[in-house]
Amino acid sequence: MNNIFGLLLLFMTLTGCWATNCQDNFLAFHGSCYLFGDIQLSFYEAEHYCNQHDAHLVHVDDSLEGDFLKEHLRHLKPFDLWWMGLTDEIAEGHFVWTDDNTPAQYTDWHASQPNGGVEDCVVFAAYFGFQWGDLDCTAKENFICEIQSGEAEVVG
Ligand SMILES: [Ca+2]
Ligand SMILES: [Ca+2]
Repeated sequence: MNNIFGLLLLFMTLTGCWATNCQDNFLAFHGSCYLFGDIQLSFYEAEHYCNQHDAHLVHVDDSLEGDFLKEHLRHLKPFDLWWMGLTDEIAEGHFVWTDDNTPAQYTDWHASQPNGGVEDCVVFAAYFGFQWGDLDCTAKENFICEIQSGEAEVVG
């Protein structure tokens, strides 16, 4: 089932089924553009890096978007950690997105997470099958930027 989903995503990406016009190095999916940052930055450095590209750290809206990202990470870099734009640094246990300051509706935590303490920022973790885990915000990790639908130029 996962393989079929992956192939379908690959097909739709290659054929430009979602005709979003993205900048160079950004990948289009369902009206958003994604940059997979293959350098290691802290959470806030990564958010700043995304901001400089008119983006934010990725805001995962639903399982469709989450599954697309997980599938892509499995093929791209099966061993790493990737920041998303979710943090509870302001109020412990209250996770909000960096792009619009809204609390997380959809989540995909690994069963052992979040385990809190000084870990206030959220990653896709390869060792959790790319389910989510909280991590020390100062850790240097890869990251995913997103330009959301509406901000991106949609063709057709
Ligand atoms: Ca999104
Ligand atoms: Ca954790």
